[in-house]
Amino acid sequence: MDQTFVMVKPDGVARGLIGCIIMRLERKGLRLVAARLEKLPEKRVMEQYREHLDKPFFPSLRHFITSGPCFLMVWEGRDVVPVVRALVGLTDPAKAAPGTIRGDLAMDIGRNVVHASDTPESARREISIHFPESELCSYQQADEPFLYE
Ligand code: IDP
Ligand code: MG
Repeated sequence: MDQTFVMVKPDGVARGLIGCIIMRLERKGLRLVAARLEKLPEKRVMEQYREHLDKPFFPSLRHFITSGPCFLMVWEGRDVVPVVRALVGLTDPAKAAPGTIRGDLAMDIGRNVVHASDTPESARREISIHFPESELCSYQQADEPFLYE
């Protein structure tokens, strides 16, 4: 099964949206294999967002991501990376479609509630930044025969 890294950002945690976001991913049929509530050290924020280090918004992004706890997760499922990106919606919540997490739950590109890996390669990289192998749980879901043909 494919894996992806998903993170409820400090705005989502402060607004009490962790449960709502987990519920949406669980209901889809995805499997949670790791989770941790944590205030991220700057070093791991720089690693996670390395492609954005030179962007004008990076200083405010770094400041915001380290301003409070994040809820870090690894989710598993078939084609989970594009599936979760579709559930999350476009980066700018004003443009994100209704029904998506950002479309339904956020207003501003700098407060868009959730991060999700954009490719399988970045998913592998981001998972390894935040989770040692030993924290990834392997288990069966009872509904698996009804999720996949
Ligand atoms: P993504 O989160 O949808 O993958 P990216 O382009 O990878 O979007 O940007 C990472 C994060 O940086 C966004 O989720 C958002 O919080 C922030 N960001 C991106 N572009 C802007 C911007 O133009 N202004 C402010 N923040 C931005
Ligand atoms: Mg991105």
